[in-house]
Amino acid sequence: MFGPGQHRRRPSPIWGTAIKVWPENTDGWRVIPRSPFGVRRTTLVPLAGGLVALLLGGCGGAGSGSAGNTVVDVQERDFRIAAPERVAAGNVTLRAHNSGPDQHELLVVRTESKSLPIRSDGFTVNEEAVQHSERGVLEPGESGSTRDLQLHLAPGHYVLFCNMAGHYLGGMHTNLVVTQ
Ligand SMILES: [Cu+2]
Repeated sequence: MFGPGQHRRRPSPIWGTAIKVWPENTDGWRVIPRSPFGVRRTTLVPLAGGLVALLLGGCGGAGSGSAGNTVVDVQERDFRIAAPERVAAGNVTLRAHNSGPDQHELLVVRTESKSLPIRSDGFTVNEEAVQHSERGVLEPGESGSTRDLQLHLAPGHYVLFCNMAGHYLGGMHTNLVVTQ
């Protein structure tokens, strides 16, 4: 009836708007016309490929994101970090919520030691000394913010900490064991 790429414009005394038809043999969107009540009913219809992706992406329970990714909630506040003690190796999203009242950052270091070296200032972890084993950083985030840090973690022992002046020593660190 209509060739590929063609639109049909059909004035109607009731609907008074156009019907736009995407070629049916390609991925695309079908636009349904304005209703008789003047409310635009624009229905987006993902065709086969998109629909399958939506279905696959929609499964998974609490604690898991899309296939192969584990979401871990990390709660930060003055001066504490609460997070699960264990997570399975692989793609991990650390979802950091800052309950404030200060800004907090989040650093992830892989180390067998439970304590990290302190700088000569006496207030902060010596990041240069642990740089080679650092796996990720979220810069200081505002109170009330939620931010994601995406990592690929191998099995081992990790320390999550905040390195704003005095925060590590104040208690903002926790251990995370990544299992096979
Ligand atoms: Cu902090």
